Amino acid sequence: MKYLREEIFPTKFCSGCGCGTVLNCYAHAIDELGLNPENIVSVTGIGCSSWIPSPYLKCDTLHTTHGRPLAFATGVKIMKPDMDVVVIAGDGDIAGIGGNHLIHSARRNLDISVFLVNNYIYGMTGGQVSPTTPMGHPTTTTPYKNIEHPMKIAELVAAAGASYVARWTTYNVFPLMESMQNAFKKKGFSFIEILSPCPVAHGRKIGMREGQDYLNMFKEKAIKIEKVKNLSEKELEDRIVIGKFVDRERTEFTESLRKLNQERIGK
Ligand SMILES: Cc1ncc(C[n+]2csc(CCOP(=O)(O)OP(=O)(O)O)c2C)c(N)n1
Repeated sequence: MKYLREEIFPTKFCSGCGCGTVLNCYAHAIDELGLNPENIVSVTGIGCSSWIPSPYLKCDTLHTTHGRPLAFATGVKIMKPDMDVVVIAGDGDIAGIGGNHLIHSARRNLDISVFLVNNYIYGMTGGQVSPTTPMGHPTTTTPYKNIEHPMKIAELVAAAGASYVARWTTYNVFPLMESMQNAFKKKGFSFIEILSPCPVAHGRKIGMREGQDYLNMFKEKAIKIEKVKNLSEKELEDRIVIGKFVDRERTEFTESLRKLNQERIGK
């Protein structure tokens, strides 16, 4: 409990929600790396997953506006380049409303970590369709079914230019925790898409009423990225590709900004 505010537990997350697992992995990643929480700023948007760091974690948190945590995080990182800046929010927040911030932060290769908790819907407001809702799933705003293709968010961020990109599910707790550590260590934009259960707002519409139903589904559908090379798009349609997508060195934004300031105005 070194990193958690014990006095406010248990959490307010619904039964079966994956947010507690993400919080657990996050706290363990910080512990394993021996990071000083005073040097971490967790930035969130609005939503259930935006409650993962605040109020539970003993570190500075910025609870910002819906869809805008990356814009706030950019400001924090530029002004406090020595701090670890971590954004945690939902698919509706980061991929939907704030999708453009995501693409351009990855393109700039800003040195922050982004943990996108993908529960397939806008959870906090009751389960509206989001950019990652699977095709065919009914939601409160697509009562017959969703007829749109879901966004492949990890692949999109990789294409946009991030230094580190991975996808895991809350079934893969150890790889997820290790991946969070890699994200912390990486200089540049690090992005982890975390598939996470929401039996209350998403699952109830498709007969998955328990958190365990999601863990079974994650276990059954997940396929490691190393194994997908020879599979067609059709064969991968119903699978969840997990693992590390990208791990590369690219010029980082705040460093370039500092160098430019040094060259042009001497500070
Ligand atoms: C600009 C704006 N639009 C809409 C809302 C209403 N709103 C609050 S939380 C939320 C859903 C968040 O969904 P997501 O980001 O996927 O996170 P989750 O709750 O699923 O973790 C919405 C639409 C808002 N607060 N601000």
